[in-house]
Amino acid sequence: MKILVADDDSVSRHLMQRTLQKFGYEVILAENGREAAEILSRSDGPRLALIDWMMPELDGPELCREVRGFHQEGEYIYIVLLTSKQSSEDIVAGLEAGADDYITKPCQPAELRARLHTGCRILSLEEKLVQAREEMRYKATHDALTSIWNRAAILSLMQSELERSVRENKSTSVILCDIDHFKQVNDNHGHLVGDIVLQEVANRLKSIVRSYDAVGRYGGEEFLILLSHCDDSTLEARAEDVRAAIAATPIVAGAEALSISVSVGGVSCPKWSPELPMERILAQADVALYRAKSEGRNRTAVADILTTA
Ligand code: GH3
Ligand code: MG
Ligand code: MG
Repeated sequence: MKILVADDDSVSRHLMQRTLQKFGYEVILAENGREAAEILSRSDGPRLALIDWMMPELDGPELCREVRGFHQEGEYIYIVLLTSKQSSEDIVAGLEAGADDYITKPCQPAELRARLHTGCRILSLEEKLVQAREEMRYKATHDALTSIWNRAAILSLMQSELERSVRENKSTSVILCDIDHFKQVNDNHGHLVGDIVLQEVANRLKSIVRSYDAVGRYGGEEFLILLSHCDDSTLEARAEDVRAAIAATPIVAGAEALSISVSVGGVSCPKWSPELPMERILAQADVALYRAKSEGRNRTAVADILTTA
């Protein structure tokens, strides 16, 4: 575990370094509050800090306030203030500035060790909480079978993308893509094979789009693709890329190699405004998709440009 020791007094700094190294910490030293703040602001900086109260530039409480300010979103930093101040008001002021604990000088090694252990315990609890929150966030926004965006997430991304396209004065295009005769895949090969096909189609779609495009599972075997900064002059080619990515090579599921195809419907919105609800855009893409289906499947259709003007 890394620990920052900030102390302007070189003798105490190095004594503390030796003690903490004996405890097994990897010690990083700072000579003043400003240097300490800079080290703690690094993304790979230490998350445990032992800070002297009295320091030039930024003192301990000022440093605490600064760290709490810039670290509201990032990983938590556990701060122990090192102080010769014993008065209750001083201690309250230090804790209110954002310190988690304090220890009075001269400190007993056993007490120091125990208090830092407490800090490590809190940090490890916090790490588990953050991890659990991230897992929940992932599950709430991703489809469990294919790991692409789920319906709610891709629709919310679509709204944000449209709003961004207005600010940037760019077009956004939307593609709906539906697997052809997918029911037969299930009927003839079983649901598990059907699931493998869905996963592989999702993987291929993800790999065909650019990093700033988004792919989501819109329904059972239907996918929604958002193409940012894509106007109607390139939409047709992009839709064709999507179609070809699926039809080009069979999908291998267990012992079988299945020829799978998708039908693709696209629409582009060059000048989106809030008067054009997402539902209308999706309905228009759906009309195009329906046309691709009725014209024989494994093909693409692009709807007329959608504007409110
Ligand atoms: P079309 O070419 O007209 O799109 O025909 P289709 O058979 O693909 O369309 P239909 O809507 O009749 O059937 C879709 C099938 O997709 C029915 C449903 O059981 C299956 N399906 C939906 N979600 C899943 C899933 O998560 N796993 C599997 N294996 N099948 C699914
Ligand atoms: Mg289908
Ligand atoms: Mg369908």
